[in-house]
Amino acid sequence: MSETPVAIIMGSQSDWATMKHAALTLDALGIGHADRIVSAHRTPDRLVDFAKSARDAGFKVIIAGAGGAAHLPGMTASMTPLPVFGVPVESKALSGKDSLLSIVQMPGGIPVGTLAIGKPGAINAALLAAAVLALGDAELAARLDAYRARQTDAVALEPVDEEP
Ligand code: RP5
Repeated sequence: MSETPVAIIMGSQSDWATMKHAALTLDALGIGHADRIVSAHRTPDRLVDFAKSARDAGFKVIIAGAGGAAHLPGMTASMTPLPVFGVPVESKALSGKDSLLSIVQMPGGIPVGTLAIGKPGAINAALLAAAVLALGDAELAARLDAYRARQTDAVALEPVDEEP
């Protein structure tokens, strides 16, 4: 497997607070990733260069996070055959509903796998990327199984009172 099979791209520096949770999840699974700011509307040439060269660069999966009028995942998917997972970043004006609808409503023909708004979506995008990569990597599959087992083991049977 390539040393950096996952590319995490985001439309703005302001998206990193969300998208770093994808990075941290990949780190926990020992999956290499490249993290880049690529804006569909502020750096369109960077987007074209990235998307058209992503497969030859060795990436296997792309995680794309953006907020508001979130063109980035769909535009990326239009220029690469790699699987693209879109993370709707929570926007100030519309709490990420705009991001979600922008990303999820792709016309038939160019798919973007759309995750939940915000941090949960970023984490799950990384876990989906891991699941895709694990199809061809038995060691990663074992690490992913162990990650899920740890998560299961961390759930107590009975609730306790928490500090208010
Ligand atoms: C989008 O606009 C970005 O993905 C970001 O979520 C949103 C706001 O960007 P900034 O104004 O914070 O740079 O392109």
